[in-house]
Amino acid sequence: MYWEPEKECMTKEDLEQLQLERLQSTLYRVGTHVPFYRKKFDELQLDYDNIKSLDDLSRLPFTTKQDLRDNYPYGLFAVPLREVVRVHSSSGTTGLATVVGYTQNDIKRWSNLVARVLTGAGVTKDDVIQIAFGYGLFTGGFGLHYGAERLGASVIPISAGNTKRQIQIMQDFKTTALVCTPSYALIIADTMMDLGINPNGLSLRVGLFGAEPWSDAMRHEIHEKLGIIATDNYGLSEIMGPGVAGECPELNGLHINEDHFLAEIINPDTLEPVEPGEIGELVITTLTKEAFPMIRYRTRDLTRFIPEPCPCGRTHQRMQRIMGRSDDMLIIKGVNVFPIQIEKVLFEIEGTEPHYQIVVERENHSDNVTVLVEVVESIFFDQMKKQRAMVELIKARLAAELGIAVNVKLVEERSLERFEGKSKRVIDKRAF
Ligand code: DLL
Repeated sequence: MYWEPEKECMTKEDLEQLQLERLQSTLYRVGTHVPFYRKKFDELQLDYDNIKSLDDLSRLPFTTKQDLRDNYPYGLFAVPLREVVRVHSSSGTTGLATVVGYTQNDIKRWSNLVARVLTGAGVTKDDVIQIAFGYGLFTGGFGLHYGAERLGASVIPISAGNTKRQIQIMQDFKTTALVCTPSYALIIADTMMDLGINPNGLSLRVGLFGAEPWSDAMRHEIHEKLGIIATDNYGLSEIMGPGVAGECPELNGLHINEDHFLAEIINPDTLEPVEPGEIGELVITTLTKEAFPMIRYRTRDLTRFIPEPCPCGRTHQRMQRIMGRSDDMLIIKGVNVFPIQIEKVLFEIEGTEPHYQIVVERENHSDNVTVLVEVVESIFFDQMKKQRAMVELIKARLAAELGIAVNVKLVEERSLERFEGKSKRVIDKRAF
């Protein structure tokens, strides 16, 4: 099931031709309308009229989050504000927020691409979609909302939070598709269990989850607890919001909407492209954005391209699910560790709840990591002996997965903070 088969299944040749034409017009747009890019091109003595092949992409400058901050709020817009019909902003958890804008055409294309992602996940106009992403400056709520309407589905714009009400609405309105962060899906599942509601009695059949990294083990847990197909979709506000990439029914990698986004994977240290199939940082150039075009935006998200063609028939490049952000990577005793590696292990151990937190402290010039793990009541209140055995088991499994030892502390069920939007797994107490 495709939304636009003529685009999603294009031959590589046609796609590359389209991408080149769109790249050229994007370069013209930013070169003439965005002083920041004009200056960068001048510094590099780059005549964008001479970009004649996609291979020339590597000659173009990168754009970073810092560049967006330096031009806060509207400095990188390529159209006058009067043509902007919407403004969103990223959460700004690490410093000043960044601001992005959309023209009328941008909103149309955005809705269309989100409709494409929804279709890839198996959602149709017959679905009743409950959007439990926050509506507001965050792109998740409005992005999915417009896409779902474009698809023709029935949209319930409930927004995030008030979990009991989410469940009530889900029951009463016969929701078939749930849209939220994967961590919030688990909170909904746990609350259902508390209320004694059997998810099998609901109409829910599919979930579209994104906006934060999540492991396959977590996907499995959501599937088990809610009895639904759990699909992954990816995007970021700087590039558009949701709708950049999404899974197809194969559930094996996310197709990047390559007719609108040119993706590269680079080594974040050398800034050179990695070998095909190797892990690195995803870099995206927008090809059709009017208000806020981005040239080689460094996402900080780590993934790899999946070189093999996808059995679903879509020709757009697949990327593996995001492992995490390079900013979230912990370096413990010289070893690189991602929170989702820890998550994967915890999900496999019986008696642990799917809620955890990673606390990093610096002691004697070395990072000290403690994983706080919620455990079911029966273990928490059990004899010390059983608790100790549990700690040892988790430590051993984590050591086997990560290759280094970390501390483990069991905490009472429901004692860790819950998040209705993006979850915060790492508490970094290191002083930099
Ligand atoms: O999270 C856009 C979005 C909304 C995507 C709803 C999907 C669904 P930002 O708030 O700007 O935008 O955060 C973007 O979130 O760079 C990734 O680090 C992370 N992220 C987004 N989707 C995924 C995903 C939205 N499927 C940042 N898997 C990105 C892993 C994701 N990480």
